[in-house]
Amino acid sequence: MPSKSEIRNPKSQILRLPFAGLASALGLALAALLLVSLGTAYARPLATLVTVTTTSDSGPDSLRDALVKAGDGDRVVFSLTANSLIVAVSELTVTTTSDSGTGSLREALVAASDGDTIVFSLTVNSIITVAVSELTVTTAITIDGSTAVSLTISGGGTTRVFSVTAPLHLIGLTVTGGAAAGAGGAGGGLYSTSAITLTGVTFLLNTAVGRGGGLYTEQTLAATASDFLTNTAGGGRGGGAYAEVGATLVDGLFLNNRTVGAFSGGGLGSSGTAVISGTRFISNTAGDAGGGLRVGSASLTGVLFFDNLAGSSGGGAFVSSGDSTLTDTQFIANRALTNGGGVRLGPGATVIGGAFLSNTAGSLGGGVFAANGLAFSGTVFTANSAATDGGGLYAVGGAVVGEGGLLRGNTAGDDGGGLTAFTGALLTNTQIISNSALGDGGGLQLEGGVGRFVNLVVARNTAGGAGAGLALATADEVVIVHVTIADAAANPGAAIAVQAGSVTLTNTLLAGHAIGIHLLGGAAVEDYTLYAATPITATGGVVLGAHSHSGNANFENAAAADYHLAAGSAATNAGVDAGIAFDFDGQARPFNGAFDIGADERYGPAEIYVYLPLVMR
Ligand SMILES: [Ca+2]
Ligand SMILES: [Ca+2]
Repeated sequence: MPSKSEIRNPKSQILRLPFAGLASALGLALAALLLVSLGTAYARPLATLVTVTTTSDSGPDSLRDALVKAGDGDRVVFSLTANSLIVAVSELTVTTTSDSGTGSLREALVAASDGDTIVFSLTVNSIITVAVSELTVTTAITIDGSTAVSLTISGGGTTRVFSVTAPLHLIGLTVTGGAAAGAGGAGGGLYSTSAITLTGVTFLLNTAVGRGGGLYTEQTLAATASDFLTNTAGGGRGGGAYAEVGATLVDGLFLNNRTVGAFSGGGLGSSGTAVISGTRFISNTAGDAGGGLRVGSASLTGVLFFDNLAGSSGGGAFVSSGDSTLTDTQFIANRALTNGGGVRLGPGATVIGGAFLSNTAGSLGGGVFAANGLAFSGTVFTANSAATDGGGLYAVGGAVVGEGGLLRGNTAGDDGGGLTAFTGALLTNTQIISNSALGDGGGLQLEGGVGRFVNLVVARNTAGGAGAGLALATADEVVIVHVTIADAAANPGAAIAVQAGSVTLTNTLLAGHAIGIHLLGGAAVEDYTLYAATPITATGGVVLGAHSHSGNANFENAAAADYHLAAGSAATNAGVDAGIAFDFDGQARPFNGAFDIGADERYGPAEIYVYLPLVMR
């Protein structure tokens, strides 16, 4: 005869099946041991504790879950904070795909109260077609489509699917074929005056004559693992979705959505803040700004913008007014007909890591147009192009503050192949390589504001106008310290063109250009410059220091854009202490007792070998 604990405990029952006799014996032995240890005179049941750890009405470790698990004599206990409240809600089950009547979704919505969940008892691939009129949601409920497999709710191309006036959580279903027409006509698949939460929901092929082709909410949108595919907004922002107050998106996809006419946000539109992670915006189109995304302010982490198109600025994204922080976010092959092929950013723009690759702008800023300056660190700008200025980056209204990073292979139809800074530039340890401008500044053009350039490698850039490497046209001061400007072959341009302002150069390595410093206006003072393979070191008017010299740069591998100093470089130990404690590798300066000229402080083993005897003396 089995003990009570065995009957009660499912695990014991499972164990008992193949080893019934053994388990029974063990169970009896265990019960006997307990009786002995407790010293009780009766067969007390072995109470199992079932712990509730959430106030959720359902799901793992909820009270509802515990009641299902618990057997006779078990104790349901609570591990919850003081004054916790568990609200019992009810489930309403949809049992038919009919648009109305008993068991229909429409009937369930009428019956539902705040906190209720609507579930579905339907076969795989069921489609509920909303034909009579849109479904209205007036209580704060959850519609959990994951209870059926591949559930679709369709507007049949004739009506909007959901009209919502209370907070709604949609789970695990597809909303398709919604059509919002008439005055306003926003939200083809779903229109809401309340906050919307989506989990694993797809909005597919919905249309609105107003805003929000797939979804429109006057409040916030919080979406996890939800996709907006091929939705269209005909008369307002947000081809895929529009969330007036703001949006929080995790692991989503916006694919092939669009706004028709002069409206922005092909994928997503909002006047508020978008906090987005791990989401992809692919092949969306906006008639106006922001092919993929148009928001007031943005915090993006690990987001991809690929192949989006904007009729005006911000091919991938347009951030209008608030702060934006872009972390490890990639913009690839987006296109803007005006400014910012990859992105157009407003004030307070910070870019951390990430990449801008092969974006194009019809006017300024192939990769980025920053309307109020920009701070970037470790960001890569590659193969972007601007029809006018700033192939990789164009910034106005504030300084470009860059740490590390790479601008490579960008092109400008006019000035600033790599970047144009209109209101100052402070760059440290940045590499500017193989960019080209038909006008001035193959690598960089500084149009205004203060410039400070430290440990830059500016290499193999070309310009049709002034300054293959740097074109300095600002009326302000520019300080250049430990900068290498080089080309592997004979570059017909000047490494630096000074067109205005006051430029001071210290520990500069200029190699492989027809002219080192070309003074076209303003003033330039240099010292501790190494001129390597530079036929004209500096044109008339440049104030030359006593410690500059010509010699062999001897880069590690200039043909492969490796501008580290190799053994025997005339730049080694030929510089002065200019207050820079590190080189572009992050290695401490000076090494071997003296500062090297250019961006690199040489730490090579061959150098150690050569100088070791000197150190030892
Ligand atoms: Ca040194
Ligand atoms: Ca180094």
